[in-house]
Amino acid sequence: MKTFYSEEHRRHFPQAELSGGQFVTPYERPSRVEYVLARLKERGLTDIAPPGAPDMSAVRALCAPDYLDFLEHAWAEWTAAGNAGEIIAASFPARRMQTARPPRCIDGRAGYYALASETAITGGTWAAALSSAASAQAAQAHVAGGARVAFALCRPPGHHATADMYGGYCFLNNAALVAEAFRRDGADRVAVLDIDFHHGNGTQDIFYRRSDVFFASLHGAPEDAFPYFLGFADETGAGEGEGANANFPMPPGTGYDLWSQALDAALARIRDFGAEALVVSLGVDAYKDDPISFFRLASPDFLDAGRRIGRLRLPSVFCMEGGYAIEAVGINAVNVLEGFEDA
Ligand code: OKP
Ligand code: ZN
Repeated sequence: MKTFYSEEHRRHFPQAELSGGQFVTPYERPSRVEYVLARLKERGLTDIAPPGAPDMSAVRALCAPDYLDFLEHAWAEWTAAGNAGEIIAASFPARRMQTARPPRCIDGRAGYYALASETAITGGTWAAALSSAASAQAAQAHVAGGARVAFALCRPPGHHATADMYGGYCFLNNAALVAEAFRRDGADRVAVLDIDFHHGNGTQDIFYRRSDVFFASLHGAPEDAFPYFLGFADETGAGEGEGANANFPMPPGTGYDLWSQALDAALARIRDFGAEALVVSLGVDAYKDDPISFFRLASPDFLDAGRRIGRLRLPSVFCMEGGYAIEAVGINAVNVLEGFEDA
């Protein structure tokens, strides 16, 4: 299995994450990918290449133009406005406020385009987000070119990002870019399977009204877990997309018994849907020792999950998402990949 990875991710390394009323070192930090790289090498998966430049036309096709303009210029505007720290949104268009009028000033715009305040933007964030998208695009191109599978070692992650919002450590939705690229390259039906602990609200939102891309997500129930406001089981798609969205929210303490049943149910839905290509949002924060999550998967469970996914026998792209028990992130992510290849 080939891995696509860009060192540009290092340009996104905020000092601050607002967590528990304090600023902490962000959970989503550059060293996460170092552990994945180390594990890939340890397991002999040494075919690792940098992606080319991002396909900007595909990024522009996915996202709102004003949102991309914000991401590209936010840092320059923020510093020009005399701000000394990182960009952290603090004011949001909440219930009964207007969402059709992006403010002019940068702190207002940050809140307008953010879905949460834990995610800071810095001078290198845009470049890093683009490099992450480029890895996803390169992995898809590799599979479209005939490989059965590829791994996009994306950082920052993407599944919380919508076409016009960032947050949950995400800026550009890498998995959605891959799904759209599979469609463009001729797959009539594509499935996105999101096994990150957190609900992939961004991916769901992007495809919610579409019948050509099926989205399934296994995650901590929104009553108890970020992103709190989406990911309920009764979200089944809308309009043309009715029936093409499947959420599997699960309670605190969920272990592999329940989780693997949900996985099998999601895989059955993907099979029934008739997907011709698969995108996996590969977060490994369902791990028992993850510091911000509440499932109880053990490392061998990820190997088994990879095997089950592999039995779909679909051309597949894995996009790295979350996982914050840093030293286990490599083992768990690569276990999924090795299970997949085993199947
Ligand atoms: C991103 B991904 C920690 C709260 C964390 C944001 C979580 C983002 C997860 N005190 N809230 O899906 O792994
Ligand atoms: Zn997550």
